[in-house]
Amino acid sequence: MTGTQEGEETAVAQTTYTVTGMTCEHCVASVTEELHEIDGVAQVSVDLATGAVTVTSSQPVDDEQIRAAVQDAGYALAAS
Ligand SMILES: [Cu+2]
Repeated sequence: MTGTQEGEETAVAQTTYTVTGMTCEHCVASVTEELHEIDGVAQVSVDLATGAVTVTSSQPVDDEQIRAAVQDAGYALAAS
């Protein structure tokens, strides 16, 4: 699940965040689902082992929106 990027949609922004608290594929699915609900988010890629979440979007997405979505899913964004 690491490192593949096959975005066909127009991606203008790609940012990697670190999410803490994910322990299994269910957590990954929850976070992915919440992040996809943000306007403009085209692709979400999660590396469970490191907590790295890469968000590709067709428009810039505010960090606070990402933080809120991650919290809605029940996890936290690591301070970076
Ligand atoms: Cu889980």
